[in-house]
Amino acid sequence: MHDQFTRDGYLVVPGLLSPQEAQDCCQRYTDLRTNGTFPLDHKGVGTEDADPILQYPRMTHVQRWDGPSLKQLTAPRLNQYLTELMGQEPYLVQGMVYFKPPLSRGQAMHQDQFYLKVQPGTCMAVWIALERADEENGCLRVVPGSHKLPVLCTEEADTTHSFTDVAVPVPQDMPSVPLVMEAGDAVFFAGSLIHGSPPNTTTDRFRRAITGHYIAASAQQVAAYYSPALRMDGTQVEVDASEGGGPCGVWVDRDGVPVTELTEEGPWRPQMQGVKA
Ligand SMILES: O=C(O)CCC(=O)C(=O)O
Repeated sequence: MHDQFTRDGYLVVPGLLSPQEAQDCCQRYTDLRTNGTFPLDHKGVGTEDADPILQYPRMTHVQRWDGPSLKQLTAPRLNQYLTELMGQEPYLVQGMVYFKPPLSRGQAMHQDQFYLKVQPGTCMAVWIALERADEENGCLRVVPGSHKLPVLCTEEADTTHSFTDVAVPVPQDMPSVPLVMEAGDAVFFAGSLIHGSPPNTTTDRFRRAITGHYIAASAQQVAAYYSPALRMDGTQVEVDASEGGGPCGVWVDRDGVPVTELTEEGPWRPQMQGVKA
């Protein structure tokens, strides 16, 4: 499994949760969502009155206020994969629940490390499908091998398709692939892997998922929004806040091949930095 992760930057694990566990989890989050609001609910940007996300905003930092979410995101079966793939102890820094109701927008292609700014090293994510995710309801798409790129300078996203307003440019010769997943399937992916999801084009199917973002125990800094970090036993650990800015990668043509070069002048978008992934 390590070889595939090293080559592609992600690893799909079918059946990390049983279909019943995924269904129970999906129902529980849907009940929570329809019965209340929570700290750090996130509706995204460019949201108009008819946007379905208004009824079903993402829940962010669920690990801070929901015991079952904390338990889920620090469970031994996740810890085992994370420890193996990261090569060391993981710390949980964010848990999020996506509802992605019918006809709602997706999330433009991005790199999580743009937001988390882990130093040294990078972050790691797990994304768990709570129901079937396919191309019609806007499954995750990833660019295999892109985890080896630096954090790229961002450009403005098309907010008619994305609830976030930053996107990374992806050259044509680096196509993204859809990750079609069944309820309970999970994907672990590295912090610089380019990923995102298109809109949910169905009129009758949600695409619910829970994600966790982690840093390695050796990390010394993470963007302030992600503190406190939690060990996998739930105890808090202090990690310093990382600074914004810094160089980012731009695509240049070298003998007809797109390659990245670092620039200090990249169009970082400070209003979004360190806020959410
Ligand atoms: O679920 C999605 O559509 C996007 C998820 C994502 O980009 C993330 O968890 O970092």
